[in-house]
Amino acid sequence: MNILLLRPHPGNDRFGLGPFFRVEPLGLEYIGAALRAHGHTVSAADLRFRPGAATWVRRTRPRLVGISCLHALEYERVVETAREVRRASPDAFIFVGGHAAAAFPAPLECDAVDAICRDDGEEIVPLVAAALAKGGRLDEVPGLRLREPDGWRDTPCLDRQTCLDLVPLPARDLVDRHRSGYHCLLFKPVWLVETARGCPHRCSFCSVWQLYGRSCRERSIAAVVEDFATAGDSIFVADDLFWHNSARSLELADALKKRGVFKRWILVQTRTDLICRSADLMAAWRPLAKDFDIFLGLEAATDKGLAGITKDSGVAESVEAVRLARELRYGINGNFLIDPDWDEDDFCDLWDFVARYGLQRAGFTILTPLPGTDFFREVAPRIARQPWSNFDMHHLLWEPRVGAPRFFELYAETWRRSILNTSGDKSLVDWMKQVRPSQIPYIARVLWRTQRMMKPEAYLREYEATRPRTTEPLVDFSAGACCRGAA
Ligand code: B12
Repeated sequence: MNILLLRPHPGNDRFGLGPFFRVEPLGLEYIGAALRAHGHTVSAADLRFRPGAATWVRRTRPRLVGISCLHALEYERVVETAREVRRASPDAFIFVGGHAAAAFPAPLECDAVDAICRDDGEEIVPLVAAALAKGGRLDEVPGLRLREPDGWRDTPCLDRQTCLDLVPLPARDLVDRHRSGYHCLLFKPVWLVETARGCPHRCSFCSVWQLYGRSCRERSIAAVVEDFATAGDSIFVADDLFWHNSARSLELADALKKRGVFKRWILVQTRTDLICRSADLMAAWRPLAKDFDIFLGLEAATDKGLAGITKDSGVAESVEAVRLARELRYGINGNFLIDPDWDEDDFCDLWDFVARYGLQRAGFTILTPLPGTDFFREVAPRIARQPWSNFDMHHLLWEPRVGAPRFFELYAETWRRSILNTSGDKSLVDWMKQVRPSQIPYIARVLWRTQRMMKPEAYLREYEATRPRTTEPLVDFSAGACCRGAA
């Protein structure tokens, strides 16, 4: 069967660090590999590059079109993409999947979509293809939310979580033509690699553990080593919580060294408390790359703030993790959450913390109830209907305690304290010195766009343009459930 997999353009990324990160659609590459193993002919298109969906549909004449929806902020764009596909090919079966689709499918339930995947795709997409090929019944395929004549309904869940070794390596060739367009921070091109999936912790703002029921799955050491060895020089590790299983992580570091893997740059995401108890592990991994960055969810500058989001670790761990990582020559990037309910003192506490511990490489996002979390279920009935693209963690979804104009002054001031402020500690010239001459236009463009985040009037204009025009609530909770996690 001809199958087309699409990664839509996420739409509005005028705010946030979107411009600094554009990575390959790894989930689609794994699904592509699974489909090929079943004998299908697969094409994949990353719609952040030309041409658009309709051209791809005409070119590949697919019977099945899979569209990925990773982030809640993409719901509208995914639906638009599905409509474009429907117009170009009225008979194709249109199937949407990915984190946001599985965690909260309701916004995708429309005529342009035939089914939504409520779980990982490696097993389910080949089952859908097989059912379509045989003219069989889709209601016997597990893990779906299916559009039927009388409405949307769920098929039974998969009886177990998909083993990550089912598909050992992604079909990277599907999008390799865009490789030079994939980048992170100063590194270009970049490869996205997954060694494990899931997280056992329970931070209230995160939808990952809730979708996967706090489980953690790992790929085999052999598969990960092969993937690292055959990927390029700059690696973004997609794992939700790197170094979680210390014995396996040590084994992996040893196996990579034995294979002679050494990269220009690696970025991983992990927790502060894990770093505090993993000095040996960190020392074992550090020689694997010239530059090795860690993305830390720092989240708050006070224990009270961390407790409020169920971080289950304290500020002492944040400080110690940063110290330890720096001692081992890791670069520290991080993120803090800004609560719309903050007053001026809360902003001052954060600024002091950032200055005291030299955390100017951190980013700052607005605490956002992401669909798929209990936090969302709790507050969504009180949030007015507005574009899903506002769920990018840089928009206010409701009126903040200090009022929107003052909030944005304080928020922009917070960003001004980061290294992204080219009028601050790190000038445009300092940035340029860090990159090859050929990268100067790219980095200049990205930094130019990012300066918007230091301008309160830019946020206010955006707020006025996108804020709710109605008091109608955002969602109807009678629709949409997910297979795992909170269930
Ligand atoms: C890599 C990543 C990014 C990359 C972009 C990825 C891309 N390709 O474009 C970057 C760094 C840019 C990014 C940015 C952001 N991200 Co992000 N990101 C991730 C991360 C860590 C990994 C995704 C991944 O590649 N996993 C590995 C692959 C193999 O798995 P997968 O994509 O899940 O694919 C599988 C299934 O989902 C499914 N599937 C996927 N596609 C399809 C399609 C079909 C048809 C089917 C059937 C199935 C299917 O099958 C695949 C194989 O099993 C996830 C965490 C997560 N666990 O999902 C967060 C995550 C998706 N991001 C999140 C968030 C919040 C953001 C930001 C808003 C953060 C911020 N601070 O600004 C921004 C938004 C940027 C923007 N404006 O677009 C949240 C989304 C929550 C939500 N409900 O919306 C997540 C879940 C993280 C979290 N802890 O909460 N992100």
